[in-house]
Amino acid sequence: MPREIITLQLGQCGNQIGMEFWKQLCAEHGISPEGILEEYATEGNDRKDVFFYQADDEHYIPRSVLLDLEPRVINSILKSPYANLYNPENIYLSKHGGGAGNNWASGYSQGERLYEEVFDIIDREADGSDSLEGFVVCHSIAGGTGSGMGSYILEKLNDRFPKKLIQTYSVFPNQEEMSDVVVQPYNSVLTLKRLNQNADCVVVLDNTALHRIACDRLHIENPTFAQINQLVSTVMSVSTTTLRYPGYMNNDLIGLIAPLIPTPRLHFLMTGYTPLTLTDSQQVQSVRKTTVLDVMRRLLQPKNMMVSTPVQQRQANHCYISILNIIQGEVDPTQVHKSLQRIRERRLAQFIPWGPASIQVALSRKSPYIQSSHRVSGLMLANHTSIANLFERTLSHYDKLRKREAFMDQFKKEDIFKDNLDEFDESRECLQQLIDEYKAATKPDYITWGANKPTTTAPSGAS
Ligand SMILES: Nc1nc2c(ncn2[C@@H]2O[C@H](COP(=O)(O)OP(=O)(O)OP(=O)(O)O)[C@@H](O)[C@H]2O)c(=O)[nH]1
Ligand SMILES: [Mg+2]
Repeated sequence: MPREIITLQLGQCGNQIGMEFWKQLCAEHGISPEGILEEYATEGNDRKDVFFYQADDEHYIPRSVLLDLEPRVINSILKSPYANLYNPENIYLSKHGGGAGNNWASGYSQGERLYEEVFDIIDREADGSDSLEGFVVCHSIAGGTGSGMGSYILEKLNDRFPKKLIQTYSVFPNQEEMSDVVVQPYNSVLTLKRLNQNADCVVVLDNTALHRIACDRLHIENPTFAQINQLVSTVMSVSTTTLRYPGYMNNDLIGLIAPLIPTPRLHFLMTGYTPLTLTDSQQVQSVRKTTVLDVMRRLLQPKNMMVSTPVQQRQANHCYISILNIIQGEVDPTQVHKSLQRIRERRLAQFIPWGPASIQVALSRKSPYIQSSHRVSGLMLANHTSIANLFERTLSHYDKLRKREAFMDQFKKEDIFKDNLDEFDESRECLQQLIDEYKAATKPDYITWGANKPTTTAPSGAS
């Protein structure tokens, strides 16, 4: 029985990374841009129905909903070779087309107003699956639509589908570049409250780190979003590979998430991938020898992490809460065992002191239709307490703006801030608590710290 997953793509970023994800999935499963199964795609031991369903004429349609408050990105998808892939009823563009102007509050209010229309689509999609496992939300936390409307939708998904898992791929803004979006820190903090309270699992995609990886590791001078999104789509497709090419473990979302998230609130995951290549580039010369040990060792190197946080600095005893390595390629299981032993002997990974934790490995099949120049490749999904550094940086940017009451007027125009700014204060408090909890998780007495704290929403399916 498939456990279906519905993808919601919100705003510019959400739709752009969503688009890359579906391109990759189509290629892996031998589905043409029009949704037709290619003649060569005869292997048939993959599971397409988790992410696609079939129309009456058998062509494949993504279980995906595309939402934006401005038409540009969705229109470009509709002009691409993939225009006919999506169910046109699942594409929602707001009538006025003006976007949310990088304003979380505007996105949130518009989400409220469009609730009926948007949830008609989502409900129909949910009714169309036999055994829906959950939702995957793609968005950025820094603009207006993906962050604000995304926040509203996360709250409502939780209300309406309390038993379903909610996973997000959340893009964090590049904090090194001067951004034209000055209110990014406001938008981020307000969105993080919902990611904290209404999502079961957040895969953090940090534009700062993705940018650095594209520059340093792939030697691209000024990486474009298209190039960065290739990294993102690799993460998204590999992290769903055990669902699409099931083996005897990790073949549903809860099976993937539960071991990674032992305590409900600490559900923000980092990722790493090796070896990195871009399909359209001249990177062929960088082919290296890849063994399971090489791959697993590289995955533990901070420079391969797609989150900009100094994992290496062992400061404040930051440590891993959990690690799952999804390894693909020609792998002999005994090599896995040996590699794990080697990593343990050399103490290459520091784990939490309050519970058993180790590197878990999922050996995954992969698409027979895509050739790779590497024998072995790996994706790491890691729950590491140093993610708190990223949140602290966000909070300090937020505090600076907030102290000056900068750009408050555009927020006060919307209902949620009309009477007071409590929502800001609550969101800040919520993020501070999360930071505190990650820090507490570095200490042996974390378990009792957890017991004394009021619990917020527990993950729906994870218990
Ligand atoms: N990685 C990546 N980041 C993106 C992409 N597009 C936008 N971003 C980032 O997303 C943030 C801006 O959010 P957008 O997605 O453009 O905004 P939106 O959700 O469409 O909201 P409004 O346009 O304000 O209504 C900035 O931090 C951008 O750097 C993309 O294709 N890939
Ligand atoms: Mg936009």
